[in-house]
Amino acid sequence: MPGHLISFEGPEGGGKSTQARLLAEALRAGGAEVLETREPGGTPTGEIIRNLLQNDLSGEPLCDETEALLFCASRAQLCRNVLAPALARGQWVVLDRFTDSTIAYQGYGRGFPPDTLRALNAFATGPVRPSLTFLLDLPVEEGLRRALVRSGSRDRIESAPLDFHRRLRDGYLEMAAREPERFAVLDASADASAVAALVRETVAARLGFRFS
Ligand code: Z5A
Repeated sequence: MPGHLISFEGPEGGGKSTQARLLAEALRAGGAEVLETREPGGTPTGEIIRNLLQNDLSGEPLCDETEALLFCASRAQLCRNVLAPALARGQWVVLDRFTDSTIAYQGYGRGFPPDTLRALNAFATGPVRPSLTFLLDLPVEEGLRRALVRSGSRDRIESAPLDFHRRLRDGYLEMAAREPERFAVLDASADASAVAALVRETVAARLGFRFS
């Protein structure tokens, strides 16, 4: 596909939304057509699924299998209706979480076999793949603290035990070590503007974009 998909990943509070927004602004300032979106969500159906996933809406606890399938359902809707057409038009897509979140949270976190989750991801995404993935890494306690300061309360997944969050952080680091050509691991405990500068340098070096 002629466009580029850049995803931001990592444990809670790493600054994914902040960095995705800053990168999208910088790409636009450099003349790129940019689509900025997020998972779960990014489509009307996906936003309903997001609400279902984050706030026990039905009053019935979601089983872990349902949770995994709902993340992939939101992804399928986003890939087919939004990402694939944007990439085919040659746009830059900046995405706050994608397939690696499923391997980290539902795989390393909940304990589902990674191969099952990879097959679900492939079913959901079709040919859509990230050109570059930023892993914004930071200690779990610091990330949860930041997320709590931002929202004032913890949602369903943020409330999972600390050990769950530690496993998924380790999982992300393992995934990044396995695919160094796609991942760039950044220390997210640094100041947001310093992280943003590293993001721009990496996009320039790996994808050849000239920032103004
Ligand atoms: N999930 C899953 O389980 N499986 C999947 O397949 C997918 C997702 C796709 C989505 O929640 C949840 O779904 C998520 C994973 C799971 N788990 N939870 N909970 P979300 O979209 O609502 O939230 P999130 O993706 O987890 O975002 P976040 O971690 O809460 O935040 P963030 O985007 O990384 O950070 P931020 O909002 O940019 O910043 C957080 C606060 O820190 C904010 O006050 C900033 O001003 C501050 N901040 C940002 N950068 C810095 C720096 N550098 N220094 C100091 N302070 C900073």
